Amino acid sequence: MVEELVFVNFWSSPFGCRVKIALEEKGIPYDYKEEDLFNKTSFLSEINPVYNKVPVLVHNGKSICESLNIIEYIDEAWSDRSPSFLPSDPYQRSQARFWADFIDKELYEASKKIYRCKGEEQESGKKELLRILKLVEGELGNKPFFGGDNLGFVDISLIPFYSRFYTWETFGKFSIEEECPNLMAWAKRCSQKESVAKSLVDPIKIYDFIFYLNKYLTK
Ligand SMILES: N[C@@H](CCC(=O)N[C@@H](CS)C(=O)NCC(=O)O)C(=O)O
Repeated sequence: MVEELVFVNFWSSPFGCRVKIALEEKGIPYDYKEEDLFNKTSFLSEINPVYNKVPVLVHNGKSICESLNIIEYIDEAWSDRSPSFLPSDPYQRSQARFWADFIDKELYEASKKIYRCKGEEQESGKKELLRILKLVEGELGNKPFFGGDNLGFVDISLIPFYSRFYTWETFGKFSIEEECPNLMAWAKRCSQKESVAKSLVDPIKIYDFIFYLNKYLTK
């Protein structure tokens, strides 16, 4: 049977970027479909009726939603292709899931406060974001990647946000390099990987986009 794989995304999505990295890491061929989030198609509500969000992966006509769930699906459906994103040891696997979930629940929300808010609220978002980044940096420890010697589930979950560091730093007036030097070294290490380099979105494009959204759309 000829495999049919369609990756539906919006260019700036850090969640979509995770899926692209996972597909590229395993060298899985796919078709790409850009969804305009400002003018959503009925196709999106067909393939993700619950959330109506991207990314969605459509594999032989069946859709898989939510980026972390998609990465696990890719890992399992193409388990014959290396690398494996999740460790085989159940405890290590639970830890990887824990940190990916932490990144999902905490990081994105705190970061939004930096560019959407001003004054005290922005300041508290900044403090919160740095607290989160330092916790994550502690988990990395002295390993080259969260996954050990190779890019793993947590690396793939976090690295798309590297494209947003410039936006956070510019709006929040702080330096991640100064605050979290090991995490910054990790991000640079990840971006040397071909799968990551070809998936990360240009930080300036992200900044311009968020600046535009703030100014015209999210009042
Ligand atoms: N938890 C979801 C988050 C997906 C998400 O928030 N996608 C955004 C783009 S970055 C979206 O589709 N937004 C459209 C909307 O909220 O209507 C995941 O991990 O896939």
